[in-house]
Amino acid sequence: AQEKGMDELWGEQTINKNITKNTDWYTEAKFAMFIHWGLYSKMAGEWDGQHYFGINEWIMKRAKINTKDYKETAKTFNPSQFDADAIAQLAVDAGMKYLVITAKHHDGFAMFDSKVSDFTITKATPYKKDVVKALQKACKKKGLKFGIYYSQTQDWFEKNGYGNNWEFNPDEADFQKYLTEKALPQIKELLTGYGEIGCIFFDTPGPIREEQVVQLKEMVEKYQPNCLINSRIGQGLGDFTTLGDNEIPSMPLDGLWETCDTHNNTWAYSNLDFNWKTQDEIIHRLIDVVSKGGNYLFNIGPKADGSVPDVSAMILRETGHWISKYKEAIYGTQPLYLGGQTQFAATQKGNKMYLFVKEWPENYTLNLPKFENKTLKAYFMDSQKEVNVSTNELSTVLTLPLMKHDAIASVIVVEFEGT
Ligand code: FHN
Repeated sequence: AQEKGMDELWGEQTINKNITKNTDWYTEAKFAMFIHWGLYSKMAGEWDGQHYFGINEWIMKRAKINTKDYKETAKTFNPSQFDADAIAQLAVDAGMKYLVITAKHHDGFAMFDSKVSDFTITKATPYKKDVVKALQKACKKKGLKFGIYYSQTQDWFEKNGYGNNWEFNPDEADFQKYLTEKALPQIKELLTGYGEIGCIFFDTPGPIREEQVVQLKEMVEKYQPNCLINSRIGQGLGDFTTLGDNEIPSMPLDGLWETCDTHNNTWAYSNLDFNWKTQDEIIHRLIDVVSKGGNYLFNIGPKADGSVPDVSAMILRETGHWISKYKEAIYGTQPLYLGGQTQFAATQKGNKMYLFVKEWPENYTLNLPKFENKTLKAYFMDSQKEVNVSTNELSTVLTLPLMKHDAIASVIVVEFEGT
């Protein structure tokens, strides 16, 4: 359904590695909530009696909905069940440390009170309230860093924005005009009226020119010098890499980076998709990302009424329950690469290695590389029950009990002499 391959839309993935901004909170965070929520949530995979399986936030483009009809849907967008505190609390319960909300997605609809457009939740809907503001306040209250998603290139509502070729003629589009009159002023509004913005998630840089990327970057840094910018700003000018959607690298990566992942197969809510990742899958993917040095930005798609789908929320709470037992092994850790196997993965902090055993070895023995520092002891993190650790010429050998210790992933702490 999409005309361009995502690789072409994502553009340059490199980043500026000489960051002078404060990055500590970002490297410590590891797990975060992404929220795709907008008018498209109302369509929920259906338009004009047709079903659109797959990513629902693209329904305007996929169903070639004209701007007039699309705007009409705003008249009945009334998310009476939206509760910013409850969503922020869900993020906290899930063990997440920051939250990124779609302030404006490709459909051009602002979920905040923008003065430079009428196509906003405050002016075009009966709800009239600024949900970005509500979430920002809720995050502040709950100690979460706050981030915004802003689609800087694609704006299907504007004839000068990029991407709407079913209603407008792309050859007549003046992209710089759109940038100057809508994108930059809206980004300024977000940077100046919503407290501290920890990070900004730009998307699909596509054909944007370098001087335009510089304009965006300068705008962000003028108002929020410490705001971290993702690589999808384009032209290698971001501070952290956002990998491809749902992509986990096979090896650790340099610099700051993030995997963004969907809970099912769409970012925005769809009535047609119940393919939820289980708590085990989410935890295994989190471990995979963190052991390679990245952050895991996990998406939820609230419904049009503002509520989070029950199953999605329940799975996230269970995920958080597991994480709460093993916090020390996750937050603020460094990656530790033990080869490309899927059976286990590790992180490290100080003189400790945290080993996540996802699949129990058939012979109850784990052969790890031989480490330079002497091992002092090994034990299961939750019960403190000792695990036998020995070294031979080639390996560090852990002898495990017969039974799995934790059904999702058993966490073993190995302590070393020195760091
Ligand atoms: O086109 C968007 C998509 O709808 C979604 O927002 C994702 C999230 O990373 N970004 C784009 C595709 O990569």
